[in-house]
Amino acid sequence: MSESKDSTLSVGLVQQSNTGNREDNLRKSAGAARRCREGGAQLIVFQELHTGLYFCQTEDTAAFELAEPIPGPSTEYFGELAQELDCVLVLSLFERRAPGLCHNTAVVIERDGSIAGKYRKMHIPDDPAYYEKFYFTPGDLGFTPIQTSVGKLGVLVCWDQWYPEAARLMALAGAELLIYPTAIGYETTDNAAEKARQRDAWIISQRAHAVANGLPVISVNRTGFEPDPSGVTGGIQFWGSSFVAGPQGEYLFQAPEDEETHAVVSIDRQRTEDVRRIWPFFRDRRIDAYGGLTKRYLD
Ligand code: PUT
Repeated sequence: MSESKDSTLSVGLVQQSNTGNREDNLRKSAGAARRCREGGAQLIVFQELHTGLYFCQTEDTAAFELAEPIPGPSTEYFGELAQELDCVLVLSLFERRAPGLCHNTAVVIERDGSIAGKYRKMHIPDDPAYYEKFYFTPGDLGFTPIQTSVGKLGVLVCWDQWYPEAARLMALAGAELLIYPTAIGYETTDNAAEKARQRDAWIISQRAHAVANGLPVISVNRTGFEPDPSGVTGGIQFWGSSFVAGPQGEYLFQAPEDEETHAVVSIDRQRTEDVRRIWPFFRDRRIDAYGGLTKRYLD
């Protein structure tokens, strides 16, 4: 997978709370990334839309001002950081592609600061306080892993995490890791049982992708409270809980819900091969009987 024969990959996760001050957010991300690198990280993953607030809580035409071209200011900033750290970075940005055409785009930056590849979020939510369809055109790059010096990365974004099809297609295309930058949390009206149920479902769904595809999953979520600027809802308490799961869904790392944190987690890449030999789910796929998956409904 990598240039080295060592099967270990050290992955850094940066879980942070954001403000509307882009410079502060960038400084905070860079500081945590530097600490991850000091801890040996070869690959560092940031949360969804990590340069700012989660602006999709409301439909506001002014928020399109936050969109940026790729390459653009953020890829330049993080490109320099990647070079300084000699480390691969996974970014999540609000991409301005053309007037009236924006995407929610993950960008992988190579160690030399160049752009290794992009993934444009394919599944776009539109549930209360997550009005992403207003801002983002669904991706047009398919489920294509991005080749880097630390391996072939299956980068997906947030809402994609509920779709086993996306995880499977990435895995079939040779992704060695699944990576989900994410922004998800509780609504203030949720009671304790609802909160626990939703967060558990979010974790279960992604750990299941690890199990079904026999590969590690890295999920990085934001933390902290962000008010709804429209005042319609009580805002979102992002639930953090970033984690890394191994190829049998086993936890390798779990972050707290309500604290900013960074961590370096060691992944044994050889386990993917080992696990797929004893749990050969790819061998037993019945592709002759899966045609219905590409139909909207089955009668
Ligand atoms: N980032 C989108 C999350 C949607 C949660 N309902």
